[in-house]
Amino acid sequence: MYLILVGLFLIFSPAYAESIPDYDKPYAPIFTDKSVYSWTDKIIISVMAPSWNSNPNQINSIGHLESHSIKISSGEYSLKPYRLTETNSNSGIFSGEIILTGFLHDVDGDGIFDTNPRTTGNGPTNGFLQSDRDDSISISFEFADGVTLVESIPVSWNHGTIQFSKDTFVLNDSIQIRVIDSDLNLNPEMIDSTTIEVFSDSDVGGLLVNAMETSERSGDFISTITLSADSSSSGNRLYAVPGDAIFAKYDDHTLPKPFSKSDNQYVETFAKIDHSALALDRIHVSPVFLSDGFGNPITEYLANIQMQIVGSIENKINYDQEFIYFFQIKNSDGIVTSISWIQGQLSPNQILDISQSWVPEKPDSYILETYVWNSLTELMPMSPPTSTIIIVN
Ligand SMILES: [Ca+2]
Ligand SMILES: [Ca+2]
Ligand SMILES: [Ca+2]
Ligand SMILES: [Ca+2]
Repeated sequence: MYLILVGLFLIFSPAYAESIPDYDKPYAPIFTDKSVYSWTDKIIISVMAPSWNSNPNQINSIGHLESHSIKISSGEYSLKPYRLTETNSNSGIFSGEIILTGFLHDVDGDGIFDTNPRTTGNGPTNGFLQSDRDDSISISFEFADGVTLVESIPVSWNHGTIQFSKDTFVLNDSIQIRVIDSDLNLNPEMIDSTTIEVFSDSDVGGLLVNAMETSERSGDFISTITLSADSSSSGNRLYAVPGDAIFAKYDDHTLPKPFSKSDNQYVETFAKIDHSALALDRIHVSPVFLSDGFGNPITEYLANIQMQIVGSIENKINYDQEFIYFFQIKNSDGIVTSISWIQGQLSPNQILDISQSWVPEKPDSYILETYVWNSLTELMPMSPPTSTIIIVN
């Protein structure tokens, strides 16, 4: 029994010598968790090296020995030796991480540097490495005597993007604004923040709001604002009225080539603020009646005598509204004999009397139709049309 156990040990333990890979075949034992990094991200590294699992009952390490070291380097800086540790006692996979620290740079244009560049650490998770805007991080491992495996991954700055959560909002919506720029993930182990400018047609001064990173390494920043048509802009509340466009922009100070490192560029987006009331309910039209020149209602209508068509419209919402009140009169053959319109603006809840003169050419049975639209170009109905029969003797 004892001899058999010894025999098994002898078969399995020399793995160190037997599992050297075939270098003529594609072989990439060094892995990173992303294929490209931003300048201040974290790089999680794993190396498949079963031959370095020298004890199946113990967590082993690689890279810390001068003779078979791991070196992690950017263009100008490097960490060596850097130790990686086995993911469990018998995995043969060794892992660790480093944090890129970038270079001295002001990412928000306030004149103050926002980075803390440093190169220090010996693994497996305490490494910091300075990196440039367009850099390449190489990880090399002297895997066996005279045999070094290398993996390189690029580092670059990115164009940021900004967007509203919808194209159109109403006043009581909660509005999300999202900036995606992984260059602003300045600390991959903490939630970072950035500043967004928001403004509206009615308040071009607007607000500066804070956007928080959605997780430690996301580079994805969200701010939530509300709107008010009654109070001035303050905190995360923006003054805007229906019909406004609202805007959000941020200033990207981390632009990829061909921009220079000191360039900056605004990235901007917009959304529309619509009325919360249905369009058709925004203006109320009273039935029309006919009057004489003094405004007294008349009940008998005669050809060739001037009359006044009298109506009124009421703004049913709390905001100024443009309107066009359109009259159309058709004779009994369905032919339009008169068209006129009144164009204007209603202040909040205003009731406006409208009067238009009309001289019927001949006795007939006429139909008077009214329409209320927001504008002659858009022709969005603001009220249901009306139709009245007028018999002229
Ligand atoms: Ca082990
Ligand atoms: Ca700054
Ligand atoms: Ca972060
Ligand atoms: Ca950027």
